[in-house]
Amino acid sequence: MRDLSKFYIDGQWVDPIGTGRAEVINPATEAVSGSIALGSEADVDRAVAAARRAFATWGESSREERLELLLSVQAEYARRSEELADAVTEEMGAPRAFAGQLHVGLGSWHLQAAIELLRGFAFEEQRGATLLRREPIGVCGLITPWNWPINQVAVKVFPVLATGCTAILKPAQLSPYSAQILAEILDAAGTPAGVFNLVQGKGSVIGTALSRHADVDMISFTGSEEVGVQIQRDAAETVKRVGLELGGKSAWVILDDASLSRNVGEATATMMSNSGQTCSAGSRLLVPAARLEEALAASRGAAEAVVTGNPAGNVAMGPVVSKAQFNVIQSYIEKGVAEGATLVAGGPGRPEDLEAGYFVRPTVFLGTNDMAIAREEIFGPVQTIIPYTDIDDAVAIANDSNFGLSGYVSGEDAEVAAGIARRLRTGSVRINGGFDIAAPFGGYKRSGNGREWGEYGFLEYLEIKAVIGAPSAA
Ligand code: TAP
Repeated sequence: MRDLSKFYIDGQWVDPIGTGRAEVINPATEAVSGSIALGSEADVDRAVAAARRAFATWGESSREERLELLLSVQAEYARRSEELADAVTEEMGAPRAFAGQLHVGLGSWHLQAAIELLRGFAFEEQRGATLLRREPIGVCGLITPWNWPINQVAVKVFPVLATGCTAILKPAQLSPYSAQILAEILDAAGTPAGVFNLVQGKGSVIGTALSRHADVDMISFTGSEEVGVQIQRDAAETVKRVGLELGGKSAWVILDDASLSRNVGEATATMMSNSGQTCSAGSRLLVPAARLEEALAASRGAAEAVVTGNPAGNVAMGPVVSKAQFNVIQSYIEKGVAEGATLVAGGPGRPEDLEAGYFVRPTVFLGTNDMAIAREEIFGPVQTIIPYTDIDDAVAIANDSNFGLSGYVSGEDAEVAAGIARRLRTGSVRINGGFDIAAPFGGYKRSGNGREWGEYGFLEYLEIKAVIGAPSAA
């Protein structure tokens, strides 16, 4: 049983001022796995004051000091990586091997990327008569979700440290354990007091207090559209910068020259990983109409091959994060049936062999782009196959969405794939499984604003100052 009863503020583990507690449920067993203290507005005030004090010196720190800290964090992170993976499995149900390889792996890759970038990053640059300075924005409120609990914290905290900002992290109540270990890692690595602070608690209390706080310069948020809109409202009065990474309904376009068994199979299997709880998931699978039957068979085969069960074991898919999330996903599956979509694989209810836990059957529909299952983010292992007639049709369907986070194209002809990628109104497009830890990540339209990861992730936390007429350094 884990008991998280302290917050990390000003370099100390302190007793909360808020008196509430919340239980944490293991989604694979539905049993209580521990509990956390819930903070209050007064806890936020204390953490913001610490971050503000620390910014006075950390904001002036040298590249070398920040590099030294990140390298020290890297050593501690490696030392605690098994515990981090255990925590992720316990709090949000990711299969243990997957949690180690990808959840913990992504955190370490982002850390390595931040270290490499910081070594050569141009914080100052002469442009004609102007000296362009990139200066840390200040005190940042970081509000994160539970779906990739380490990744979402890593893409905010490591750039914050690298750019000389200070932060207060408010992780999701559903995934408090990995955030606690990350705070312990930062503490053990020698992070100066107040540079990083952790306050656990309810989004409606801690998140709201951070968003409205006059002494917070920026909020970086990842999560639902609804909360993103609320944060912008709350932040408006203090004119702070708000970075939003919201949802998606990304299209995965399979070209007509593709091997359907391989590419459709991969698209469906990828959709089911992390129980479909990935903002950039390819939840709309666009296949050539002329090869529909072949595509349906390939997708069905891949969905039925997904071994679902106890995440401690050798499975491809664990439960979804919570009972509320389970119910939302079930209602979408029922809605899909009611809307007239054809079930290709899976369907309502829990897999037959599982008696407890928030397990969902890997589900694939054949549907149309106007159905709710094709328009709204389900955030579960549910994919909708939509046939297209030609490339223009595929691009039109892919772009017919309120979201614009990611896109995928699979096929033999790289030129055709790149041509489609150029036409998609999304923040990124992955061709044939391409992946780059340094590529910017973020969305068009209602998928948010700003970009995380790599160089663009640093720029989120930097102000630009023009010093005109200064003597050139060169
Ligand atoms: P959200 O409610 O958006 O939660 C994300 C974070 O925001 C959590 O830390 C949450 O705290 C906090 N929060 C909640 N209300 C807030 C407020 N008024 N002001 C500031 N912060 C606030 O996500 P959810 O409820 O966990 O999931 C709901 C849906 O959001 C999902 O079904 C999915 O569609 C979408 N979602 C998207 C993403 C990504 S990566 N795009 C990630 C997660 C969820 P609490 O812990 O108290 O809730």
